[in-house]
This record gives sequence, C-alpha cells and structure tokens, in this order.
Amino acid sequence: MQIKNPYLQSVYETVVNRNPGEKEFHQAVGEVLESFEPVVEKRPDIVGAGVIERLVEPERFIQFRVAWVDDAGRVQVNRGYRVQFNSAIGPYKGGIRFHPTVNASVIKFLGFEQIFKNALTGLPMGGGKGGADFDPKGKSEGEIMRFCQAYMTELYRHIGADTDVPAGDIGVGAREIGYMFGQYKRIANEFTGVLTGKGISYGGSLARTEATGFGLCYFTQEMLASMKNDSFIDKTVIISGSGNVALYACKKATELGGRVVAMSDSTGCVYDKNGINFEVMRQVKEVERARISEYAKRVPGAEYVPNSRAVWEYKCDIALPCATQNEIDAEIATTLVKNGVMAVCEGANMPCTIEAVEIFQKNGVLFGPAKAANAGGVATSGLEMTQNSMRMFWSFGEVDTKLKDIMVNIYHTVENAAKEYGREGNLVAGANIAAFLKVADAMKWQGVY
Ligand code: NDP
Ligand code: 2IT
Repeated sequence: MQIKNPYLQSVYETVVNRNPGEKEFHQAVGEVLESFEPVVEKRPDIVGAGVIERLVEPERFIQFRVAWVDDAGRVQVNRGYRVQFNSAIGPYKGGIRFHPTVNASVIKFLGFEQIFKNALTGLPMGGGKGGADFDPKGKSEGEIMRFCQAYMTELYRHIGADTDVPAGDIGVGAREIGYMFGQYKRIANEFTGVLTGKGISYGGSLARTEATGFGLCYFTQEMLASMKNDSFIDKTVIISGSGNVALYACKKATELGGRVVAMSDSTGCVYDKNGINFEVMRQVKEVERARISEYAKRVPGAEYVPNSRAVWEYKCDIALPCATQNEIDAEIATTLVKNGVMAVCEGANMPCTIEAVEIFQKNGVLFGPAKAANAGGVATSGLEMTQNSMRMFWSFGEVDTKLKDIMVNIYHTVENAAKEYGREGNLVAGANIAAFLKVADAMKWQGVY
C-alpha cells in the first residue's frame, strides 16, 4: 500500500516492519492512515504530539497458553490472546473470537478497528480485542465449558470492570460468556460487570443479542434516507453469515420493509425468493447450531448451494456482509455493481477488501464502513456496563431506543466529518477522522505514554 503523504507512509512502513507478515493488521492500519491526510494538514498539534505513531502500537499485547482436557481425556493446547490497544477514552473494550484462523494479525486488526468504533459510539470505551485459535465446531458442551474456563483462568488477571471488559465475537455468544463470567467470578470472588453479553438473569442487557444486527439496519436506514431519500421498503437484501449479527440484521431489515433473499454460513448459502423466514433460520443456526442447508430442507422453495461465496451472485439492492474479514473482494464487488447494488453496509469487521471498497465508491454505491455501521453491538455493551454500574435494569424498548439514537448520531457525525475535511460522501474517511480526533485529543491532553 502506498500513502501519498510521506509522514503517514513512514508510520505505515514502521507498522509493516514491526509486525512482519501480519497482513490483516497492515490492511486495517493502511486504510485508516490513508484517510488522515487532511487531518495532518489541519492539525499540526496532533502530529507534534506523536499521537499517530503511538496509536498504531498497542499499549499491551498478551499471548498465552490455554491447556484443557477433551472428552477422551487427552490434553489439548490452544493459543490465547488479548490486545489492550488504547485506553485514552475509557477502559479497553472489545470482543473475544474463538476460530481456528485467529492469530496475532487478526487480533491486532480487530483491536485497532475497535478503538475508532468505540469512540464513534460516544460512550467512554477504549479499544481491545481477544481470542483463541480454538475451533468450537464439533466440540461437546463439556469441552466448550472447559475451554472457556481455561481461557479465563489466565485472562482474569488482565481484565476488570474498570480495566478491560471483553464480550463476544465469532464463536463466542451468551453460552461462552456465561462460562467465562462464572470462572472470573470464582477466581476473583467478585460479581462485577467484567464481561458484556451476559445472560439476562445475571447482569446482561436486554437487546444486546439483537444490537449489532439491529444497529446495522438503523445505520443503513439513516444512510439511505440522508443520501438518497430512500429506505428498506421493497428493497432486495442479501446478508452473508447466519450468526449473531446476520440473524438480527435479517430480522430488522425485514421489519423495516426489505426482503432478505439469501444468507450463508461457512459451508454454503441459501436462496429463498419469498424472503428468509427469520424464525426458521434462528432455530437452525442459533438454537440447533446446525448447518444452513437445514433451512432449505425445512422451507419449501428455498435452494441450497454448497458454496459460501455464491451468496453474492444473486441480484440485490442492499448488501450486508456479516460473516468475516475480506469476504468481499474485487471480483465479488464487481458482480454486485453489475447486479445493480445501491448500498453496502458492513456488519462484519473489515469484510470488504480495500479494492472492493474502491469499486463501490467509484461506482456511486453508498458504502457504510464497519467501524460506524456495526458499532451498535459495542454501544449496547456500553449500555450494559452502565446498567451494571448503576445496579439497574432497563426494558427492551429503553435500550432499543438508545441504540437507535446512537446509530443515527454516528451516521451524522461521520457524514459531517467527511464534509468538514473535504471528503464529502466518503463515510470511510468520515468515520476514521471523527473517531481519530476524539481519541487523539484525549491522548494529547494525557501526556506522552
Ligand atoms: P457468529 O459466530 O455468531 O457467526 C459468524 C457467521 O459467519 C457464521 O454464520 C459463520 O458460519 C460465518 N463465518 C465465520 N467465519 C467464516 C469464514 N471464514 N468463512 C465463511 N463464513 C464464516 O459471529 P458474529 O455474528 O458475532 O460475528 C460476525 C462478524 O460480525 C464478525 O466479523 C464479527 O467480528 C463482527 N461483529 C460482531 C459483533 C457482535 O456483537 N457479535 C459486533 C460487531 C461486529 P458457520 O456457522 O458455518 O461457522
Ligand atoms: O466487533 C465488535 O464490536 C464486537 N465483537 C462487540 C464488542 C463488544 O464489546 O461488545
């Protein structure tokens, strides 16, 4: 990647040299630095305080062994991580991912993105992320529990309700959070809001399960209204993935008047021209943890294709990638544009490659970047932290109303920052700049650290 501004290019090269081979991390940093060009010109005070060089280096990076015993009595060893990237505006905050592809690069890219996303929510949360290269697929309930306990046995010493507050991500949902919370509580002898995404009976927030998918649709709705005077009504929607984010995006997009015709998982995709039946999909993927092919067996008229990428071959007006990083490359972006897509909003973190984003922007496709569009999950985690601190419990409607306000506010903050810094309509630049200015000011005023 080549950034025009020589100072920003030199920061980028330092990151590449210091973190060799970590291509996802390089990608996330490169995209962000690129959009700082107008800030560097306007804010010499930030450059002078060395904020950018400090921002790209994690405050702390923890790697540890996670050893556990499987059902056959064999010892298994995984690698666990937590990156505590930036605490300028609040305690480190961000999810935990359990997936075989997790490595230092993935954790750093996610932690880096989280700094900006959390700043955009307007809530006091710094950036962090964690995970392990553990594959939950095919594991028994007992194995999942023992792995979560083993992971927390090391992690507990690094986190705390005012220090670092993890949550879920790929492979980590309410079940895993429950096992980790239980282990933290036993070791620390403390019942605190140290994790979010907890069960409702022990400090979780209503609407946290729905929050990322719902928030994504609230953001998309505001973008359509503001930029095109349009809405979800009568739009054809495609959503990749069928996990937590994808499922609740499907539910809300449908409620807002859209027709979700295709979804996927890591083994394939389904097409249902009548519109995906949310309850059947939820039963298959969330309750039974089965393969998405089950959906096609249960819903007459639905087709299954054993290829995840094929989900993007159908025609749609709105595309919501909600599975994983770099799932939309230049080839898929070109297909989407050819099929007449009008808006793409990222539910997953960095699901579009840099080339794909360029293709959308050059072709006038509205593009909502992840750090703005999927911030509803962590924002509602912030609301869970507030409720835990107050020892209070809000209704679903109260949380959902706050979530909607936050997403609308993020959209306008991002749109305005893009305009103010000469990148009108470019929400990638707007999100990076608006978030950066908040974090950069906090870093500058707290002195060099
Ligand atoms: P889940 O584990 O609930 O679901 C992930 C979904 O994506 C599953 O359908 C999974 O398929 C599919 N998937 C995962 N990896 C791959 C892959 N390599 N190739 C193809 N499909 C894949 O995770 P979430 O829904 O929580 O997370 C999805 C995305 O959203 C991630 O990028 C995450 O970082 C991001 N995100 C999540 C938030 C949250 O609150 N949970 C908040 C903000 C962003 P299968 O079922 O076959 O495993
Ligand atoms: O990527 C994300 O924002 C998340 N996985 C949610 C993080 C959180 O702390 O709720």
